[in-house]
Amino acid sequence: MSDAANEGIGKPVRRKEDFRFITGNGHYTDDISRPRQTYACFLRSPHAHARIRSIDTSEAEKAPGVLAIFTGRHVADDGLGGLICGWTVTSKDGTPMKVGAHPILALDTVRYVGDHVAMVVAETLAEARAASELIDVDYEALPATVSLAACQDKHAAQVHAEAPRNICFEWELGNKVETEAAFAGAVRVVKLDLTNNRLIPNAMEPRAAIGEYDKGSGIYTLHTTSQNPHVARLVLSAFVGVAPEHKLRVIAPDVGGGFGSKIFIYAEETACVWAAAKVGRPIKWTADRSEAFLSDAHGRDHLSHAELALDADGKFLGLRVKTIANLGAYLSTFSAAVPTYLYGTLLSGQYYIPAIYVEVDGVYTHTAPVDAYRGAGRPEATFLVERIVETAARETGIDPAEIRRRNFVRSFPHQTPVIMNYDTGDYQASLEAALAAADYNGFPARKADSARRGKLRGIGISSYIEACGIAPSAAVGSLGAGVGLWESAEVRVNPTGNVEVLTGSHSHGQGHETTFAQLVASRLGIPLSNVEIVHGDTDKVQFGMGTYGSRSGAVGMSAIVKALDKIEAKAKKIAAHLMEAAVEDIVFENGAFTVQGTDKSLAWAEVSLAAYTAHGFPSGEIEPGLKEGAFYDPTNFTFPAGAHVCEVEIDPDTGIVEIVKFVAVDDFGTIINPMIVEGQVHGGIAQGIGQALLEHGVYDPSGQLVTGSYMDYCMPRADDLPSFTLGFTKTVCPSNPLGMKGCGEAGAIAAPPAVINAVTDALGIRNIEMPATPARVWQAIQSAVPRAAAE
Ligand code: MCN
Repeated sequence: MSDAANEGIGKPVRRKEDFRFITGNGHYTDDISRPRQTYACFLRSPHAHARIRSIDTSEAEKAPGVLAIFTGRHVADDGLGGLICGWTVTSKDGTPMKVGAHPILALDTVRYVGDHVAMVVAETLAEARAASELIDVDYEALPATVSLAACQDKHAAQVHAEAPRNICFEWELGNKVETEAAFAGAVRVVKLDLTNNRLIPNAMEPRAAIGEYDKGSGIYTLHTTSQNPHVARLVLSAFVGVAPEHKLRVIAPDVGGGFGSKIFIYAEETACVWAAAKVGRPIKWTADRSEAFLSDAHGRDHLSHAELALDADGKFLGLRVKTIANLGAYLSTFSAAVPTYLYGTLLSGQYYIPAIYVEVDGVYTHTAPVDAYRGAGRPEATFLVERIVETAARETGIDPAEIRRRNFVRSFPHQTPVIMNYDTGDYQASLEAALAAADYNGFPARKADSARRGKLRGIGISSYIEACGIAPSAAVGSLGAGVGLWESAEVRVNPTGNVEVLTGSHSHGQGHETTFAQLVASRLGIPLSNVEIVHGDTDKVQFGMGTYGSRSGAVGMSAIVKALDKIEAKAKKIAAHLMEAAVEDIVFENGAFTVQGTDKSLAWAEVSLAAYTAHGFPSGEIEPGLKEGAFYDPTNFTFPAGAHVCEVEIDPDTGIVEIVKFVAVDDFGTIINPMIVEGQVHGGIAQGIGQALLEHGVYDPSGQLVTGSYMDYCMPRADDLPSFTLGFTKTVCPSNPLGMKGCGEAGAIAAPPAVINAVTDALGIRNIEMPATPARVWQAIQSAVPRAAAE
C-alpha cells in the first residue's frame, strides 16, 4: 500500500530514474541504432570569416562508403529556411533587431570557426570523416571581428551586411531622466567596469541526432538531445520547413544534461532529419567533444560599465548600466532575450532602487553563437548588482551585510523600475541565516590566523534574486517572445489504478520522474512506484514548452495539479454513484473515497476499475474512463532569492584560491524533494565557482577558439570545491498552486559574485576579472606590492 508519509511532497526520496542511469540502462540518442543507419560528419570552417569561392566534392564523393554530400546550395535549392531566433528585441529608436541570415549549411560565407560547410553521409562514421577531408573548399579568408570592445568600430569587419557596425540591437530599459535626476542628487557615485566571461557549456552527453524518413507514411522522425522537443518540431516545421508538424515526430529520450545548450535548434540536427529523406536511410550524428566546444551555443560574454548613486546613509538612489553583449556570429534560438529581458529586468536585485536605466548593445562577432546557459542573463545581472553593492560598501565604509540590510525590499508586492513585480520574499531572513552559518562575526579572527600563516583571507556575500518559472505567456509575449510559455499535462489512470502522467516538461538531470511522481503519489495516496512520468516524445505528449528557466516545477507541476483536480472531481462522481451518495458528501483522503459521516468507503483502485467497467453509469452523466488534461499558465514569474557567503584563503606565493567555506541559504518556496533541490543547488554552485575561478572561453584575435578542449578549458572538479553548507528559508510563491519557486539555476546565479567579492576582499583590491585564475591573482598581488610600498 501507499507509503505517502515517506514518499510524498517534502520527502527526500531517492531519484527513481537513477537506477536506470547508474546501471547503464539509460537510452541516450547515441545508444539508439536504427535499421540501415548511416553516419554523418560535418565539414566545418577553419576560418572565423571567409568567402567560399567554391566547394569541390568530386573526390570525396568517390571515397569508400560515401552515400551523399550536401552543401548549402542543396539546402537552398530544396527551399529550406534558415534557423531562427524566437524572440524579437526592439532598439531604443523603435527599429526591430537586425537579423543576419542563419543558413543550415553555409552558402557563400562562413562566420565562425566551426561554421557548417558541408555534410557527408556514409556507411560508417570513419568513412564519413575520411571523405570530409577530401572536400576541397576554396576560401578567401577575410578579416574577422573578435574583440567585443572593438566590434562596433568603423573599421571592424562586418559579420552581416544587415547589421551596420555589427549592432543587432541597441536596447534600453528603465527611466533615463529619473535616473539622471537620482544621480544629480547623489552624495556618492560608485563606478565599476565588469567583464562577464564567456562560458562553454559542457553537458556530459554531447549533442546527437538520428534523422529518419518513412516513405510509406511520409513521416519524419528525429531522435535528438533536446530540452524541448515540441519547440524543436514547431521550428523545424513552421520556420525551417523540413516537414509539416503532423508529419514530424521529435523524440528526446534520456538526455545527459543540457544546462540550456540543448534548448536551441541547431544546424546538425536539422540537417540529419532533412537529409534522411534524400538518402532514404536513417542518419546518425553525435558530436565529439571538440565539435561541442566549437559549435554548442556559448554563454555570458558581457562588458559592462555600472554606476550606483547613494545618499549619505548608504541608501541606493539610482543605478545606471551600459552593457555590450556578445551574440556571436548568428542569432541562436533565444539569444536576443538573454542580455535584455532576462538581464535588464533583474538589475534591481533584492534592493529598493528608485531609478534604474540600462542600455544594452547586442552585437555580432565572428565567434560561435551565444545563448542561454544556466541562469541566462540573471547571473550577469546578479554579478553586476552584487559586485557594485560590495564595492559601495567598501567605499562608504559600511559593512557589506549592513549596506544590504539598509536597502532590502521589505514590502511586497514590489514593483521595480525594470518591469519585474516581486511577489514575495524575506531577503533579510536568508542573509541572517547565511551569516550565522558562515560565522560572519568570527571572520576577523580567522583572517588574522591566516595572516599569521602568511595567507590572505577574504569573505564575500551575494544576496541574489532571479526570475524563473519562465512564463506567463501574456508577459513574455508583450516582451517579444514568439511563443507562449505555459505548460501542459495529461493524467491517465489505468483500470488497475496505476497512473501515467504525460508532461510537456523535459527532464535531463533534474529528477522529474521522481518529483513529479511524488506530487501524484501524495495527491492520490498511491505508491510512487505506481506512477510513471512520460515526457520527451511529440507522439505521446500533445504539446509542451520544455525545460529551461527553472520552470518545470512551478509551471509543469502546476499543470499536473490542474489535471489532478479534474481527475479527483470525476473520480468523486464515480464514487458517489457507486456508493449511492451525493458528490458533495464524498471525501477523498489517503487514497480512499468516503461518504462523509458514514463507514462507506472505496479504495482508489476500486474507483479506477469502475471508471472502465462503467457498469450502470447513468448515461449522459458520467463518461467511462479516467483521463484528464490541463494547460497551466501562471500569472507571474517566480522569484527565488537568497544569500550565498563565500570564504577564501589565498596563497600569495602561487595565487591559488582555496574556497574554505561556501554557505547558501535559498528561498525556493515549497520544496517537493529536499534531496533533489540540494543536488540542484550543489550543481549550480559548482558551475558558478567554475565561472568565477576556472572557466573561460577564449578566441585569439584571428577568431580561433584556443580553449577548444579540456586541456585549455578548465571545468571544476570535485577537489576544486568545498563541501557546501546549505540552508533554506521559505516564503510561499502566490502564483502557482504548489507555492514553488524554481531552484535549478540559483547556484550558478548566486555564486560568482560571492566568490569574486571574497577574492577582492582577500586581496584588498577593487576588482579582478573572472576567472580569477592563479595567474591573475598572482599578478594582482604583484601589481599591488609596489603601490603598497610607495604608499
Ligand atoms: N524542485 C523541488 N522544489 C522546488 C523547486 C524544484 O523539489 N521548490 C525540484 C523539481 O521538481 C525538479 C528540480 O527540483 O525535479 C528542478 O526544478 P526547477 O527548478 O523547476 O528546474 P527545471 O526542472 O525546470 O530544470 C531546469 C533547470 C535549468 S534552467 C538548468 S540550466 C539546469 C537545471 O535545471 N540544467 C540542468 N539543473 C540541471 N541539472 C542537471 N542534472 N542537468 C542539467 O542540464
